[in-house]
Amino acid sequence: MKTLKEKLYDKIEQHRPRIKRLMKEHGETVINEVTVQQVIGGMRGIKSLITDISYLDPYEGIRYRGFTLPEVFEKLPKPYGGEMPCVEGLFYLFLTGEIPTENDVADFIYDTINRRQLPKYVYEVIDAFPNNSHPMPILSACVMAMQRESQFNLRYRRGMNKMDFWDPTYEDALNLVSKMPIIGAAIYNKLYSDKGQNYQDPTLDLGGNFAYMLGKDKPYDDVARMYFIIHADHEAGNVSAHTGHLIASSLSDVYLSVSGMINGLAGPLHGLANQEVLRWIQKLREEMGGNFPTEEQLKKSVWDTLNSGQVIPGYGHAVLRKTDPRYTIQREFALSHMPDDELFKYLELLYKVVPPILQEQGKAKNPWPNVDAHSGVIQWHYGITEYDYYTVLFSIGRAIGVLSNIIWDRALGYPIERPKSITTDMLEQMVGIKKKNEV
Ligand code: HAX
Repeated sequence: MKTLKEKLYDKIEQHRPRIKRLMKEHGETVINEVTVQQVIGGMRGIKSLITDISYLDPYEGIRYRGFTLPEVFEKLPKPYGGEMPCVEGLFYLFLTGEIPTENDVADFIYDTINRRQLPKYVYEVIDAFPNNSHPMPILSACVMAMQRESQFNLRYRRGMNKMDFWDPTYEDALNLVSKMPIIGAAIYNKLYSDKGQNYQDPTLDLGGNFAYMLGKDKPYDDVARMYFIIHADHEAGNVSAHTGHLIASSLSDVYLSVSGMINGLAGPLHGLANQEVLRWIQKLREEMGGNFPTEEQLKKSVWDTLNSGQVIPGYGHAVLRKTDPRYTIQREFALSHMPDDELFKYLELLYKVVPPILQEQGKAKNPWPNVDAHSGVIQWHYGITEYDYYTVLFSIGRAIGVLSNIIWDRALGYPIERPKSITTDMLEQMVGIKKKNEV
């Protein structure tokens, strides 16, 4: 039986001629036009990135390697007694495009267990941060600190054939995917636990071991698996995925790239939105004085938020135009595991109330909830009540997609990214507002 790495190499060899042919025979073919609105508006919708790991359809949501999220959850092998699939199986799917067997996943987990140990200096980096620090910069700093471990750098310095770049990148990526949950758990235990650091359980998969290190009982292991899987990838143009790819395109190693990815994810319009949602719902609850709101009361609160110039956190999306399937998967989990949770009931009522209000207001292109609308409430239910931490969980998941992409970027020899910028004067001249050379 072939190892994951051998299988990946076969796939790489099969894929390389496709990119070569596209470049050679169709390099000058136009596939896109660019409007002024797109140039000023954050490059929305410009088809200028390539990835085979995932694709986001505005109405269907994300597909991982062609599989919808419900298919991914149904088909990937699950650990013994688990309801959610092993995260390792997702990484295998991302890299090869194939659903692994139970044996494939078991072998892969075996390969990652030895990679989970953190160097001692990573704990020292965590300890060096003041206790009231946000966990995202700590996570970013820990990943950066490990840059000295990069096998890619070592081999690059010694001189390496371009065709082999993917190989040490694969080793670095596996090391980092294995270590990220351990760093995440160590940060949690340092900032929020009075029991100190926990040991690992090497008999468990990534999600199970993470729950164990956090000292959480079942079904939190399934919550962790679900959470890491739904956050793993959302095609290439979102801030975290694009940042990771962009940095790696200069041949910076995966540690530098993933640290940048984490920093992009830490913005309130991106990964930090999940903590904003919970903060907002808790505030609503306080305003209700402990009584569960009526539909009318909740409508008024939503309008008050909008009228004060704020966004409704967890709603809207730059690409999606329907309810995010990542929201739906969490909702189904909550319906079966925590239907009576008060905050979940808030979510259910908001799901009814917010979309018509956003439609009536007429600004948001997508009035439906996104992934972040739900995730904090589930974490809260299982005792992870420190909002700031939620984006760390998101980062552990997102790293799986970003690292898979970087391995493939190296394998296919994608070049350094360098789009062209122009000045406002030039843009005005291009559309005829100003004459050429007029300033
Ligand atoms: N509440 C109120 N107004 C909203 C809104 C919301 N949830 N979503 C969009 N709008 C407004 C925008 O602010 C914008 O207003 P202006 O014209 O006054 O600037 C207008 O509607 C058009 O925006 P859009 O084109 O629909 O949305 P964008 O692509 O510009 O932005 C965002 C997408 C996700 C950033 C946006 O919907 C938003 O701010 N949502 C709330 C924050 C959030 O949930 N973020 C998480 C998104 C998922 C994610 O990436 N997670 O990591």
